[in-house]
Formats: sequence, C-alpha cells, structure tokens
Amino acid sequence: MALHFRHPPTRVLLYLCACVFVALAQTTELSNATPKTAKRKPSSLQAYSAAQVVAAISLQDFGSHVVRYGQLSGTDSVSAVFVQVNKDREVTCITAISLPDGKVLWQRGQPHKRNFRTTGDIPVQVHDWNGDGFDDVIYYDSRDIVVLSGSDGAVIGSVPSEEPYSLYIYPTNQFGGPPGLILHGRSFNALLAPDLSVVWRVTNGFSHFPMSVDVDYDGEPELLAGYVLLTSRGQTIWNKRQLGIHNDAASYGDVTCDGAIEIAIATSGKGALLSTAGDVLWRGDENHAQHITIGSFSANTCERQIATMDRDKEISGILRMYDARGRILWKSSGHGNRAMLSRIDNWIADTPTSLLLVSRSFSAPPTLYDGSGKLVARLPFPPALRHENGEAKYSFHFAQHFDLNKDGQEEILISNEDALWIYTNTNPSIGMLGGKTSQSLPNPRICNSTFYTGMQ
Ligand SMILES: [Ca+2]
Ligand SMILES: [Ca+2]
Ligand SMILES: [Ca+2]
Ligand SMILES: [Ca+2]
Repeated sequence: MALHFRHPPTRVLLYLCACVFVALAQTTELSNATPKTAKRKPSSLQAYSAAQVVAAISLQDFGSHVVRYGQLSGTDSVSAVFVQVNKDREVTCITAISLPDGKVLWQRGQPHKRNFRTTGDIPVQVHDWNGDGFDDVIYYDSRDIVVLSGSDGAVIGSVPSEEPYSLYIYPTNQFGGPPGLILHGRSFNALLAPDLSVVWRVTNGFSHFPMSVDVDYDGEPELLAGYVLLTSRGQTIWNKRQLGIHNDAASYGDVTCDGAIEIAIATSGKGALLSTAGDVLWRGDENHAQHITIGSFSANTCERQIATMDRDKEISGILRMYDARGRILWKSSGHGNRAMLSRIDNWIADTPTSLLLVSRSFSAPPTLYDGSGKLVARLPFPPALRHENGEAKYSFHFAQHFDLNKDGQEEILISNEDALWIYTNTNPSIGMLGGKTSQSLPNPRICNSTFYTGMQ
C-alpha cells in the first residue's frame, strides 16, 4: 500500500502553518533579492516544477545536522533518524520519527539543543542489518559498533571496535546475500561480516567516504576507498594517491557511452575522470573540487556529463558542468563556500535528464538547476533569523531526496537543527520518453548517507 501524505497532528499544526506562512512570505521577499540566475528566462523544465511544502516538522530539542532515512516500521512507512553528537563526535542521542507526521517513535540518550552540530561525517547508517524487513540503525558509540532495532531502538548486536570516520553498507556477495559493513577510518578500512566479525583490514590515506563499483563486471563490486581501489577481499588493484590531497567525493558511470564505466573523483584540487584501469582521462579546472557527480544532464547525447562543486577561496561554491571529454559546458557564479551538490533524477517524473540540487548556500534557499544551468526551482525554505548587513542568511541545512510516497516523483527533504521541511513537486508528469528508475526506499544512496555527496 502506498504511503499517502496525511494532515499533520495537532502538535505540529501550528508550527506547520507558521513555516508555510514564512516560506510563502520569503518566496516574495526572495524575489526582490534574487541572484542573477533567477532573472533568466524560464527554462522548459521550470514550467514542470511547482515546489510545495508537504510538512514542516519541529525537531524540538533533538534536531541535528546528522539525519538518516529508512523504513524502520516496515516497508510501507518512512522514518527519519536524527543523531546528536558532542564536540568529541560522540553520539549523545538518537531519535527516530515517522514521516510525514513527525511522531517520535523512539529515542535513546538525552536530547539537547547544543548537540546539533557536526562538521564531518558521523559513523551511522540505517539499513535492515538482521534481514527482518525493518531497517535498523548501525552506529559507533565511542567503544562499539552497535546495531539498534529500527522498530524500537533496542540493541540487537554490538562488537568492540576501533573508531571509524564513517560507515558504509557494502553490497558484496561474499556473505551469500547480506551486505558487509565497511569501517571507513581516517587511516584504515575494514570489512565486517554480517555477524560484525572483522574479515579484513587495510591501512590507507584519509578520504571522506568510500564507494563501491564493479570495475570488471563480474557482479562483485570492488571498493574505492580514498585513492585505493580494493577487491572485495581487501587486495589493492591500484592506488592513485598522486591525484591530490584526498578523495572528497566520487561518482561512476559510463560517461563516454561505450559500455565501459568511468570513475570521477573530487580531489580537493582539480576534479578527475579515470578509467576503471586507473588511467587519468582528464582533469578539471577546480581549485578545490569538493563534490562531483556523473549524470545524464543532456537529452541530446547518450554520453553523460560531470558536474562539480568548487570550494575556491575567492569565489567559492562554483558549479561547473563538463562534457565527456572534459570540456567545460558552463560554470556558475559562487554559491558560497559550504554549498553542496546532489544529482536528482526524479523531481520531475518521466524526464530523461537529471537535475542539480544545490543546497547549504548561505545566501539562497536550496535550488534546482537543469543540465544547462538554468533555474528550475527555488524551494521555499525560510532563512534563519540571522542577519548580517541586513541580508537574509540561511542556516546550515542539509538536503536529501527520494520518493517518499512511492508515486514515481522524488520528494526533497531539507533539515536544519530546528525543523525538517518536506517538499514535493505538485506539477503533473512532463510525459517525455526515457523516464528514470524510481528512487523510493530502500535504495543504496540513502542507506549510505554522507556529507560528501558524489555518488549521492
Ligand atoms: Ca532489521
Ligand atoms: Ca567486480
Ligand atoms: Ca565509458
Ligand atoms: Ca513522491
């Protein structure tokens, strides 16, 4: 049975009304102070986007920069899990709420508003670890890797562990079905079996988040951990540490439309496109490539394009789009030095091309662009009440997207420490050929959430 949006319960109704009012009010306000991109002619896709707030959920005292999504109560419902941490990155509180009504399902630890902030990944993911049909919460609690039952938050497994920087659900076939768990540390990677025993451990340099990709097409995904490509048994295939400071984000796909996969890496320097053999095909123009994503951003070619987010110190947050050969198709003005990038495929259903979602800009709300850089939508997200020099400022916020109600279109979920906003596109399907795969849960992007979006 499909999940349908319901009227929110009374306790959040006033908050919802206030937020929608603020959102609508800010839409008007923003139109007076919009950056240059908003003055462009409407793109054809803009006509098919009508962002509407479905819910605005108060996070009370349990809000956090760290949020994960999953089906904690079974396959017909979606929940959000907020993870608070202290200044030492120790998890202090985990709160699960149902969506879109915001009801608290369970909570472990003591919530406190001061523990909303983090500046890096936190080792926590949501996945059905014990295979009972309910997603579970897997995290590091400063001593152990712990698995909590998603349905009630009870501990269903734990094992002492060294500290990982992030966790990665690794879809290896070596356990006969269930995935493994990668402990992605600052200087090591380790594979844990479904019983949480260590299968292998290797040392390597720091990177933000690993990525699995089947480079030899045998059905078993290899693991890109930093600049090291590993077999699923932990053996090194190649090491490309000469690419730069570290692997900030990675993405893969058949960019050149020849049936062979390429790998794109943001390197804290110039972006790079590699063959699966590790050959560098081209480098980009970035000063500090932070995010990178391969997508089908043009309907005119079967080749794919590559978008990057550059943390240049002077004009930070520049978006660039490259063709398969590494030629720049366009670049944007700066979105700010904390801006994040994600590819979204199904905001407009049945469109053959992907869109870019730019979020965490301090000077503009989360914004969608098409593959030519034209504005598609600005989400009605209210600025925080923080002003400098009279300008509207946006709080730290984080964007995620998937098909929440299984209708073929993705919803966009934006959270800051105070609230979670859910947006949907109320326009009907564009009806073009070549619609893409639905992004409802479960999906590998959502069960491997990270700040450092690329494959995300
Ligand atoms: Ca489970
Ligand atoms: Ca393989
Ligand atoms: Ca290719
Ligand atoms: Ca939907």
